[in-house]
Amino acid sequence: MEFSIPDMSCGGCANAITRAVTSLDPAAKFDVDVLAKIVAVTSTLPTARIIEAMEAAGFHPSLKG
Ligand SMILES: [Cu+2]
Repeated sequence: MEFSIPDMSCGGCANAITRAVTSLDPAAKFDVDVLAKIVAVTSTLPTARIIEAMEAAGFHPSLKG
């Protein structure tokens, strides 16, 4: 699933986001595009849990497509 995260502005943000999701699913995989502000996540977690984790880390993701 792919998330648009407008407030992800640098690699530090990207790390915070991936760490937040990894804490819930250590097997999660990420494809991060900081310039496009998109994070693709491969995980068995429900979408809502992933969004919650990102929001708890201080970001505001929206599901793409
Ligand atoms: Cu940043």
